[in-house]
Amino acid sequence: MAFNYITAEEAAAMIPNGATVGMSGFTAPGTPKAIPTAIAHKAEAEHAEGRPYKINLFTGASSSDRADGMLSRANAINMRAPYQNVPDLRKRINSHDCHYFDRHLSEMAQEVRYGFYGPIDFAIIEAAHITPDGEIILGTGVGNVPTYAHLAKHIFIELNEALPKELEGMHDVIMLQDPPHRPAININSPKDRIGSPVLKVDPNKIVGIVKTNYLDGVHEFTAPDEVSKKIGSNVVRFLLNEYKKGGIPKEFLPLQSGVGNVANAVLYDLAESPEIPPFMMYTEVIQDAVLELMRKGKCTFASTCSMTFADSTEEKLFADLSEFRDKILMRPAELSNNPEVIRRLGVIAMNTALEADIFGNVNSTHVLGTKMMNGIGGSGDFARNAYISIFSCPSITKGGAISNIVPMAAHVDHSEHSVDILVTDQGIADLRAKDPVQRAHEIIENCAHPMYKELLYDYLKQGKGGQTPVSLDKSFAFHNAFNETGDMRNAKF
Ligand code: 0RQ
Repeated sequence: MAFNYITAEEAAAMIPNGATVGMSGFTAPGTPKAIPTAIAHKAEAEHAEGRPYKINLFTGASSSDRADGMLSRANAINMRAPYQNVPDLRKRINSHDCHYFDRHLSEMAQEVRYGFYGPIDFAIIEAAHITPDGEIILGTGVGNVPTYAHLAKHIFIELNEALPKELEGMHDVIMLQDPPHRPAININSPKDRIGSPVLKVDPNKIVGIVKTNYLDGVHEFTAPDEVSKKIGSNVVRFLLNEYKKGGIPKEFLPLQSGVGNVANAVLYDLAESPEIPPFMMYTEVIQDAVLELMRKGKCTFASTCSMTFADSTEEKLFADLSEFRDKILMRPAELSNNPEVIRRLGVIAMNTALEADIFGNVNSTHVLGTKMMNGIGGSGDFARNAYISIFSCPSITKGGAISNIVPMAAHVDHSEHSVDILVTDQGIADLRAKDPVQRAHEIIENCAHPMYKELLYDYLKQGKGGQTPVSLDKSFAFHNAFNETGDMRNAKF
């Protein structure tokens, strides 16, 4: 079939106010780059004429400044799911200009298929290549694109000439069957493939192809600071001890790690730990550090939803993919984050907290209980189903005005039941097989900053009995002290 090549502006002109758009990608990789920006410009023009214009935007995870950033500055997003991490969108969400539904990433596709979010009008798909009968080689991130492409009434393709066709074979594309007709997912090792290397779409739904030529725009990570390095080395110390005492099988287990400096620090430290054998990853995002680990033979395979590499790394990788083509597999989010598979493989999950309380509940999303930061992302998919679930955070933030260990988490994303190990720059708290009071002592002693230990013990002493001795009238004394005085150290018990 001969396709219609159009401009991004022509594509945006076809997307009306109120449309629901599903985009490919997971983090910046795989996210369309030209049409979202053109939609933002269209919204600005419409608003200048006094006309309403907003779209509902669904992705696989966060996107990029070209999408979420441009669209939120233009106030062009009505409803957004399942995850974001862009400062300008954060502002729109916290001021209710944008209705954000923060969802476990593994669940989004199935819920869209069941109609929980209404119909999908348009899918915008970034492609490295497309054949006349609609077979697409995807880019560096997959997300929920099989579902959006299947359900959308109309499809736009962004054919990105910066993406090499040699990406073919690095994807495992499938749309799972829905309950009650879903068979067991036949992944018994991160290497097992169950889908197709290409995404097949109905060519009759493709209304236009926009040519682009952009890398994904991911910035290079800064070198980890001292606190991140300490957290990283504590996580590795835990893994090493656990491995030596037989808590982790001798073959080791697949790792999941979140994004950011701590995740990078952990991976670099693992590379330097000769006692830890080569391992695989079953994760949602891989960063630059994973390529280093692969070069050293430390990471032998990674199943992921996206390759979130800095542009400079991406450029080198695209110049010669041969070293990594058989070591990385990119899958849709409902598979990369699938609870059934995570539990079967025994994934060790490593995620980040904003704050944790002394009983082991973790807040990953809401600053001081109210302001949305990013969202739960895939952390819940992995933490709840992990073989061992590790959460880490600094012991203090903002020069000590905030303790990341608090009497009670002001919002709970991961309850005490999904948190096995808590790590800060101060040390490691092993919460397994401990009752709430034992956990409180373990966390205060090993994870709280010395400047907050006494206050936390004071709080614990206030408890009025019961298995979990919370003191309801004092639970948020740290948060109240910060809101009233700018410093949690002013909490009184
Ligand atoms: O503020 O930006 O003003 O300096 O929050 O804090 O320590 O830089 O944390 O960037 O590693 O993000 C949990 C948000 C951590 C992230 C979270 C302030 C702090 C700073 C950021 P500034 P850090 P990170 C994989 C899995 C959920 C999703 C997930 C996240 C800013 O890891 O979104 O895990 N996780 N997905 O000063 C008030 C506190 C604070 C605080 C930190 N207790 N109170 N402010 N800050 N702690 C990825 C995907 O799912 C795709």
